[in-house]
Amino acid sequence: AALTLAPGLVYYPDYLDQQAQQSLLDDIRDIVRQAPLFTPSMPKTGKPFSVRMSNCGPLGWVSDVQGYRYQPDHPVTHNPWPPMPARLLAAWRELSGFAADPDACLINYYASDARMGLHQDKDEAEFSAPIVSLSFGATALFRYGLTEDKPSPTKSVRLRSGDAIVFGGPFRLVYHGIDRLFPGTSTLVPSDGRINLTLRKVTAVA
Ligand code: MD5
Ligand code: FE
Repeated sequence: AALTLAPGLVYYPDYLDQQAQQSLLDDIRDIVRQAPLFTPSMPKTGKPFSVRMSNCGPLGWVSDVQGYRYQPDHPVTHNPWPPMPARLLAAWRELSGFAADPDACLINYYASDARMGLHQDKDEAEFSAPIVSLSFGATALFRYGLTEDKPSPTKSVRLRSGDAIVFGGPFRLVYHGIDRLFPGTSTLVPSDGRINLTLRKVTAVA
């Protein structure tokens, strides 16, 4: 069932059943074999993220001292990103309500102590497209702003393995982050880890 948490913020608890989660994770394992997780770093300071990342699809999100950007190749191997698996495209078509297919899927890997500070996703050219998020493994405390342009006030929701959440419309540019993971909540990703996939339409449609 879809729960509208706020205009533009739609939450689908248990969107993926166990078998669908396992199949998608198998797809992700294949992708990460070809495009290994890399450690992004903060623009200017070079401070490393605690989250490690990879991507699939024509474009991938990267970050280093030079800045945040999307690029067609892996920042370490310089190979093109692997193609987006068919079942990920199917999830986007079912959830996004957007006519064009995504051109990037960011894969975030959280070890049990990883987190992600409050930020906005502004590196895309097509803000009319939503961002679709799928969660696997340990439950995460997701925090989001209640107004588009300011990081506070915020609310939180626990994202569990198999949950989907869609950010669009007035929520597309909201501040958001992952405060912490809850250990012992899933065995799907080893060592109380978590994987989050975000499907994005990066280039402008018209
Ligand atoms: C995660 N990922 O769980 C988080 C949240 C990211 C990111 O924030 O940029 O990779 S997934 C939910 C999300 C993703 C993108 C945009 C918004 C929420 N949003 O606009 O609120 O790894
Ligand atoms: Fe984000």
